[in-house]
Amino acid sequence: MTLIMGVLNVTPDSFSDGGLWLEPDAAIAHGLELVAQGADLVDVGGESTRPGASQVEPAEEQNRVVPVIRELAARGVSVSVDTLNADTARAAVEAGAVIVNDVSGGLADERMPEVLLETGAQYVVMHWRGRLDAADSKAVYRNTVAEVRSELSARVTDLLNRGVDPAKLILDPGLGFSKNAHHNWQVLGGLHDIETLGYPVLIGASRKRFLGALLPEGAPAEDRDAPTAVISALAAQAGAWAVRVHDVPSTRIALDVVRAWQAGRDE
Ligand code: PMM
Repeated sequence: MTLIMGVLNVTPDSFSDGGLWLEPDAAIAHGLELVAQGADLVDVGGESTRPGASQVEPAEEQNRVVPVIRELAARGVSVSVDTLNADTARAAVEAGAVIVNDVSGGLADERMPEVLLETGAQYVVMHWRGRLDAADSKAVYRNTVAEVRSELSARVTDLLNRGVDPAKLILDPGLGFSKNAHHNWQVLGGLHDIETLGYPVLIGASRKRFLGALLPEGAPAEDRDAPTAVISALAAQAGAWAVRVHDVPSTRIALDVVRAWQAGRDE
């Protein structure tokens, strides 16, 4: 059954929850709340990836995430760390994280494979064409799904050449990263093609701008939780390994519906 990765951004500037969980105690409490609500994993990040967000020094990033990861892991939570930086990834795994979630798929820091080899952590390879700019200048495709698939495949080949264990890899098509709304829907519609690469697939649609386009203008970010939950259900139906979401309860019930539906079909 599809897993739920709950988002815990320990940042002042993430677009939908920036600043809410910057204090370690508040972040830890929210991480535990996500698990109580039904999250299987908690994804802890200390640097916002939104366009124009300031880049964080690795030392500051580690100050934000390591205490939170250490405490959550000590309490039995399966933690992933959302980072582009190999030093932060290493510190996070030493503190108990089991997955490194790298939105650059190893392109931002070429030392990432060493950390994976040293620590044996699982690794989320996301489709990435560089840091986001306001103009979305890299969001240009002739065949979106085929290009995302082949660029992910190239990342996998590079990682395997550097000795990374294929059993540790998870792929993510990177919704919203150098992709406009149209591209995002194409990727979702073509999810099966990404899955044919043979790796577990993670989907991060939660509260993203392309969902806002379905809602009345000016609707708050939380209003995107309903469309997010529907995507969680459809992604589960399409065989996704996990969905990365801010609001766990709405996705929990969506996935429970999928499970009940599938059980009814299989009877
Ligand atoms: N999206 C964001 C951050 N990290 N990680 C993965 N693997 N996939 C994503 O789609 C993804 C990610 C941006 O969203 P946020 O600012 O709400 O965390």
